[in-house]
Amino acid sequence: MVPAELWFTERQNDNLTIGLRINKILHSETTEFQTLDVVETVQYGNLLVLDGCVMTTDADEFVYHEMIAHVPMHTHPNAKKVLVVGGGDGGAIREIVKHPTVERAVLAEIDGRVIENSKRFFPQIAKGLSDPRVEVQVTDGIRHVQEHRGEYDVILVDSTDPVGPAVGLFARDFYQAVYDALKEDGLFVAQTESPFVNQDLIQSVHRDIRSVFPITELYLAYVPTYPTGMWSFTMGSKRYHPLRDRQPARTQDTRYYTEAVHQAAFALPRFVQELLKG
Ligand code: SPD
Repeated sequence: MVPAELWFTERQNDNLTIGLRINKILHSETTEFQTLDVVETVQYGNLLVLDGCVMTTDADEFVYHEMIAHVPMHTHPNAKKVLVVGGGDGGAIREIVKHPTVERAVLAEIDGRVIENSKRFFPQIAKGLSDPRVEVQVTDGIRHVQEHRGEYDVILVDSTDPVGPAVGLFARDFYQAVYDALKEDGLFVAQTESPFVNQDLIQSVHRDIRSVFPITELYLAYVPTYPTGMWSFTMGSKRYHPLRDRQPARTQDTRYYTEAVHQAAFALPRFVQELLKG
């Protein structure tokens, strides 16, 4: 008998899917906020899926987590207090605590089950959560930001896609609250989806962040398991510019991030530049 093939398919829109062959389903549940699945893939190791969308895999998580964390952390000259909104798998926190300037890193994740399952199935990603400087709060990140004014040097918005619990993280009111939660020279970065398939979203997010922050810059990285692979992040900053104020690398413990990659990530293809003019 021919063994059956099991596949995970993310339906990215009506016309596009990504598929990964899987060895087995490790875990499935419906949390208070979303469906949560962990599967073992043949190509990329364990895969975390929320509401049917790829969140992270063992094999390519380093690209996303290093780029969402080290670009802002190497733009701010002395980030001591850092907040991650979302990011319950712990990958962004793992990268943040590589910076010796950090005294306190707060994780505000709405869904405690993401944290628990990441510790169980992705120990290499979640390991930063046990750093003594880290405080894990299972809470609504929007409320946390609204309730902490002028406190943070750097804020990362490591959200899911703009559906379900993350919708409010892609709104102008939220960016204003992030601005207010930052110190006078603070800066933030949000994951902002793919320039190939999320063009309207990128335009509106860029416009909204630009209307709040004096410095707004988009940069790119290449994440094989995300829709189209080309992924964007947008920085809003009160004072420091990610290219003019870039700091020398503070850690060699990276696989994607280097000083040259930091610089190059802001070199945008013409179609992305055009997008941002809109
Ligand atoms: N479509 C994928 C978007 C996922 C962005 N967040 C991933 C969380 C990893 N820490």
